[in-house]
Amino acid sequence: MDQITSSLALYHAWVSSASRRVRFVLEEKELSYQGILVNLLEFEQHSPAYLALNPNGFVPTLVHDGHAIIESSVICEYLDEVFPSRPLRPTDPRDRARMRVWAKWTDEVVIRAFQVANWNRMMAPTARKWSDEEVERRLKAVPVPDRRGETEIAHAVANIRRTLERVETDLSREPWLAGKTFSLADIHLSPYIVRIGEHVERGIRLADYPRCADWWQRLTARPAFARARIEVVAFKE
Ligand SMILES: N[C@@H](CCC(=O)N[C@@H](CS)C(=O)NCC(=O)O)C(=O)O
Repeated sequence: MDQITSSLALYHAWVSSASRRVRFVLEEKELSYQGILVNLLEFEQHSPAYLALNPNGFVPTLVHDGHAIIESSVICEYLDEVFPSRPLRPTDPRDRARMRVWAKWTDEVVIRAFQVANWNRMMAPTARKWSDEEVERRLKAVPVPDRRGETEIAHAVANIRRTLERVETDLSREPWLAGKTFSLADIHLSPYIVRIGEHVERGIRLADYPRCADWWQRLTARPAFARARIEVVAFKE
């Protein structure tokens, strides 16, 4: 991993959904920052140097003037608080509360659903090369070991469907997830919608959720979305 050379640095991975949220915020706010790539497949996120910044062993971590801020949704609010121009939090307290409910839902339900649904697909090709001792050693180093197990996949997929239904309901009332303006609520969910295509074989298609599909078109047309490099990634099976 590179050294920090800027007052605003983001430890991240290109394909990490949580990292994508923060990159989206940085680009919406047109903040310049130093990106430091963390190689997840080399487990750099579990190295002592990285754990000293982020004891959970996850990307992203933002370092602002030497202080580490962790948890993507917390980082996004932090950035909006510290850099108030181009605001991304609704001004109306009720809309702001709705924005936080979406943050909570994506943090507590959606992230986990994607981790469970994709764990085998993402890690299996690498893990297959390891000996039993190596697997044992790697698992011991995981600070938050809660996301494996085929039996949980059906539950995870049901939660992805439930999320799309909630988007559909909210958008039947207002153009964006937390009201009349684009906000962190839309940003929080966006990296997961980009990955919906990974679940086509499970019968999940964005086209079946027309308001969500329209919202997605409006969101992906934002120039910051392209700059944040939130692209579809093809996993090698
Ligand atoms: N709640 C954390 C979750 C972050 C997270 O799940 N990061 C994943 C990449 S999207 C990660 O670092 N995985 C590494 C690992 O599982 O060892 C956040 O929102 O920042």
